[in-house]
Amino acid sequence: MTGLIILLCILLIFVIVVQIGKVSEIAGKIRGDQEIEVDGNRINGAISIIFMVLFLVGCVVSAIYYEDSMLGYGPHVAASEHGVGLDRIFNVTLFFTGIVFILTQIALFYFAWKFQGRPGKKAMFISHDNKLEVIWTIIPAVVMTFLVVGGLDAWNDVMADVTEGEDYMEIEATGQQFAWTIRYPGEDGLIGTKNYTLINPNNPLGMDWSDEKNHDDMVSTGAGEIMKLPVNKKVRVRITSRDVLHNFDMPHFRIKMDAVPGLPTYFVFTPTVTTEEYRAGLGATDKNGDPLYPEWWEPSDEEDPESPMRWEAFQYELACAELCGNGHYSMRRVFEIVSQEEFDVWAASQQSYYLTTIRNTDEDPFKGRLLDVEIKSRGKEFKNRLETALASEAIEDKTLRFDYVNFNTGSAVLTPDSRYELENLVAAMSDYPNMTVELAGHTDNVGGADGNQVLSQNRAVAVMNFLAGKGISSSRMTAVGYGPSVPVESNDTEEGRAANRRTEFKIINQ
Ligand SMILES: [Cu+2]
Repeated sequence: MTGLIILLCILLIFVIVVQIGKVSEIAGKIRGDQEIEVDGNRINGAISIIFMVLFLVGCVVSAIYYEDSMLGYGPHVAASEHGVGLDRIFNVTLFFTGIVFILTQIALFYFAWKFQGRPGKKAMFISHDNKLEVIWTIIPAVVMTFLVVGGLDAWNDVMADVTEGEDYMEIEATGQQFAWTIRYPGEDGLIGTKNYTLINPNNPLGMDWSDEKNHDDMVSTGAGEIMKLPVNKKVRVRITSRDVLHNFDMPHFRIKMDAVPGLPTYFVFTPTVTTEEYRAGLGATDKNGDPLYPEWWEPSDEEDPESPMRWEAFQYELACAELCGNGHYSMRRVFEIVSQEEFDVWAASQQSYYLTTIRNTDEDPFKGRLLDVEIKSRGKEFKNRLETALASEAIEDKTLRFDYVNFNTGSAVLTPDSRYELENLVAAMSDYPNMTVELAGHTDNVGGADGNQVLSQNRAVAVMNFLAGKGISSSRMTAVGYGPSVPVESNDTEEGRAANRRTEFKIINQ
């Protein structure tokens, strides 16, 4: 119904316009064409001046009105090192082009009014004027040189790559329809190699698992996952694409770079404002306590008046600034800029994609072999457990299980990989020279009680011999075989029996 009324209105307006045209045509015939033309020129000239005034006032008023919403103004300071320079060159350019814009608009409409057609007036033609040519060549040339040199300077600053030996961290962003996959290098600080031919559902980036640099890499595909970066640390983003052209856009940091299939691009930036600091800027108040930017003092969720204020809920975002398809909008990712300490804690809690998803599957070229990264992470885990045990007052916390010490079936011969965990204990015994331990062997209840007793004793002794071989004094340790007498689980299930077959050490003195 509304549509029909709008259509009728348009039709009516059209009819009216046609009728007015007809009326003025008839009036022209009555009064004479020339008089009509002079009248028309006068009206058009006046309209030009009115339009010019409204247009220029509109430009200025809207710029002032929306100032706080524009990047580089109000609360939207550049949150990166290079962003400050970029904003400066933008403002310098705006200043000069703004002057030219206003002057040319005034000249355009003023001339249209001033030199409107009047009876007896003729246009003057200037075929050539050296002075004029010189003036309007030199002025733009000087201004352009100034802008181009300043712009080039800013460009070189923005696009500078990292140099050898510089302290920076590298991450990778891969665009695809419709998500950004973010990869962090893990503890080694190096991003592993990848190859598109290796892409499969388990390996969305085509990472080459035979490259050990890939083993600790963290891969985040979930759009809801918040990524973190440390403040004041140079970050190099390696930007790639899996399918079509995307664009890596982080407006608050003044970053915008195409993600091109088959051609890695990069962007180097140093975040200088933490998320918390940026929020504080948006929620700033004047000395009377009134918000400087009231539009940020509204509930972040329109439906829920109790939700945090918009400034409190603010997040830096990564968008795709290329119209890459109909799900383009959903490529949004959130990045938080935090202190180095907070970042370290977060990074340590992230899991390696290889270890969680690929390790010991058929795709793993290292299946069945212990990796350096695992030895390291087990070492860290051992240290944490030991420190907890040492700090605890409770006697039951003083007993720790060796999770990775194993024996050949039915014998007291240590498997080769057992040495890594035992070496962790060797290191701990040197770190804590007063520590004495009891090494305890336990079995399940399968087989004869006597046999189990002897086996557990032999296994405890095997562990003790290993430690002694590494230079730990035998006065600091005892070896005890408990056989099946101290089960931790029921011996009725396979899992329970597996849990009961174990080697432990108990801290006697520390
Ligand atoms: Cu895209």
